[in-house]
Amino acid sequence: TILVIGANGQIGTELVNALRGVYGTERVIASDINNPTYAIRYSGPFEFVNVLDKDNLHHIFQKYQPTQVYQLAAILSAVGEQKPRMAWDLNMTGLIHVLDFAVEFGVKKVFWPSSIAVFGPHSPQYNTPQYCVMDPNTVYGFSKLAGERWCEYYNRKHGLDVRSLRYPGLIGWRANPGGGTTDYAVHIFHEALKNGRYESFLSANTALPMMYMDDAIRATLTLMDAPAQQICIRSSYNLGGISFTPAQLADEIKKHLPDFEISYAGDDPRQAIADSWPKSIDDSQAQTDWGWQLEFDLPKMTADMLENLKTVI
Ligand code: VAH
Repeated sequence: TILVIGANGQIGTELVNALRGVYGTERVIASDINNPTYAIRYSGPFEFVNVLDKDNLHHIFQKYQPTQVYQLAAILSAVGEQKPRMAWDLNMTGLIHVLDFAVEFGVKKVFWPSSIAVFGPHSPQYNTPQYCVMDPNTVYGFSKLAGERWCEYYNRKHGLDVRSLRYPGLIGWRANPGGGTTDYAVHIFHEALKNGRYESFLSANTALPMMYMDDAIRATLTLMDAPAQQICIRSSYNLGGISFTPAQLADEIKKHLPDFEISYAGDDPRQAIADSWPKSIDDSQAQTDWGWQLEFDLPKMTADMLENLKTVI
């Protein structure tokens, strides 16, 4: 069986969907601390899991003896700045509990998401390399940096086959983002279709690395399916995606919705978070080690997102 922890989230919902397509519904156990979302509830087995409750977590590992575990439960960058201690505790202790039980129960492979948020103001801003100065100044960012260290440590000390990706901002239509700084790039599509306008909380020229969810899910499955000897990075792989600003995204949307209008709010706390992150990422190591190739550029993503989103809102 495959256990997905944090199944209700933006990535979790899509990963459960994708993994069930590959392994069959009954073999993929969705789990979360909250009630299953509609997308999750009606698609297969679900368990309540609190990664901070060792007894509960141990019981789930005991019951399902998972061969793969995806530990996605986390608090993201914007919410993390409002609840720093909770974000550190969940993101750090939750990961360590999962790593410990993965070793104890002989789990074959573990996946854990990192983020481009592990880079900070002194990291190179363009084509940020796999290795460089990393001074993240958000709790979320340094919890992900520390988490990468833990993953590499468990691989080296216990031989655990744990794999990770530094996701850019993710854009998808099946599930909403949960409290991040890149959430604007999803909200803009919903607002464009519903109201024909959107007020961006990031300034017009704020370039960030982004990725369409279909690419992010394919990258995750490709990474997890690659032979272990091809995986040279046991902290977390850079994943680049596409870099664009809110203004560039708005212009692309206007090609489909000519009357769409964007405005800019200004003085939002998420602006400082976005300004601390790189504008583009070098993911050549992922390309070399396990054959990563991006499929969705900005035009292709925008067309696919609008086409699918209008069928569900
Ligand atoms: C966030 N969506 O905004 C997440 C992601 C790179 C951004 O880590 O916090």
